[in-house]
Amino acid sequence: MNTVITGLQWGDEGKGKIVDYLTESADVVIRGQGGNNAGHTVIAKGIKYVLHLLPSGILWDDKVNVIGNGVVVDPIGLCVEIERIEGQGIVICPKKLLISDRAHVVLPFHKELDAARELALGDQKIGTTKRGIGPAYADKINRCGLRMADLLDRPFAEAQITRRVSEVNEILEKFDLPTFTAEAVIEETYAAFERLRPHISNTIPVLHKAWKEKQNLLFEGAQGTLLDIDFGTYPFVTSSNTTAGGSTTGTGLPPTAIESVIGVCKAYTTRVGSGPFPTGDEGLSQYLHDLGREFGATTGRARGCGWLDTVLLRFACMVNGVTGLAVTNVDGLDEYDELKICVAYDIDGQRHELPPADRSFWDRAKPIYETLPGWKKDTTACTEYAQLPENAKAYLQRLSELCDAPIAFVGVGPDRKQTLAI
Ligand code: 2SA
Ligand code: GDP
Ligand code: MG
Repeated sequence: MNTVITGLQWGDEGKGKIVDYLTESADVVIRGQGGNNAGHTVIAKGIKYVLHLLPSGILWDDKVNVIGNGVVVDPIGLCVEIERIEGQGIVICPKKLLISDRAHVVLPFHKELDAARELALGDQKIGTTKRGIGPAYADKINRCGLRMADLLDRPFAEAQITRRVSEVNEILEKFDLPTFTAEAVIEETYAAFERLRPHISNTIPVLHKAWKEKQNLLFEGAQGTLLDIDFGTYPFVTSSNTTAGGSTTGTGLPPTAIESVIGVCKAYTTRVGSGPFPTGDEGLSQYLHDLGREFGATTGRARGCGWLDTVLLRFACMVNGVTGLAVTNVDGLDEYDELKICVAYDIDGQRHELPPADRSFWDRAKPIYETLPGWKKDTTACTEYAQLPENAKAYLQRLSELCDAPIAFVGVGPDRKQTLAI
């Protein structure tokens, strides 16, 4: 089955772990959006791998991994990541990793522009990862970006970089930020590009051939639905379509190639960066941070934590067309006496079962909670769904009812083998 793995919350739902689990039966693992803002953690055979641009299938010897056209690729960041993962004993060769020649390039000044914009926004800042993602996508949409294919044509790329550097320097000077020389940008970019050159190709016919040959395709989503540029808590979002649709526009495979959509969510909610978070709860955040959990995989920032929010999940299941839920981090709630689930928001006395678009509504959204009893048992050693405590099963059942989607997987720990299939 060709499957999309998509995040249903604000990212970090445990997509990397679920992709890794499903990779065993996949032939090709494909990223279609985002960049190295993503941080996907996989723990396999006791070793922890954190992936940013590399699809999680890279950890397997016999899988093809594709970075699709919809991804923005920082060549320097990708080289650092390749070296780090190779240092962990993983082979990365052109047969295993393909990079689309249509993918846009994140250049060094995009990161500086990202920082400048955050500075200008002051207390309204987005809380970006400062990886240059927004400015790189802005250049793409503004039709002044540079693609991998353009880097293959060096005179063209040099002229394009030179033009953009002079425009960008004008902005940076206004903020008293360091400016760039075109020569330095060209030199740094090409030094990294030479390492990547053997991986760059027209990935679209490769993917279509795999599809026609009925190979199993796995689309690895990055970030989550509430960070989607269209469906998220705008403007506190990332700059790509993180939802299932982004898997087709970001890869060149059509919607008809997708056969199932696994929506990944935590048994609670987390958010890193600014923006609304109606069920955010300081007590739960403190509790999970004290356990050493919920720190950003890219920046190390502490993630805010809160109760399960099914207003968001219900919406996320709708816009992604979720066919099965993967609920991770159930073990995070093992010790709690009582668990709250947000079933709707009260906004000015009106009940809302779907999230509002109007940003001023978010400040007034009060969660309406149901309270369920905790299970007060360690779930981390469970190897089958049937072994879960009854109260854990009841909690998951209620989640599934409220989102109108069946549960397909349950996560009871970070390790590859702590995933229970139903
Ligand atoms: P950006 O950098 O422009 O994409 O930031 C815009 C918003 O998107 C959020 N965002 C993320 N949220 C959760 N996880 C992400 N990846 C890392 C991780 C984050 C980290 O896996 O832990 O290490 O801090 C991710 N990437 C982007 C971001 O917080 C902004 O709210
Ligand atoms: P992603 O961005 O969606 O791939 O998620 P991240 O890797 O950024 O964050 C998820 C975190 O939860 C990582 O530290 C994972 O190792 C961890 N994780 C995933 N599933 C589970 C689970 O079921 N239980 C526990 N305890 N940790 C999990
Ligand atoms: Mg993450």
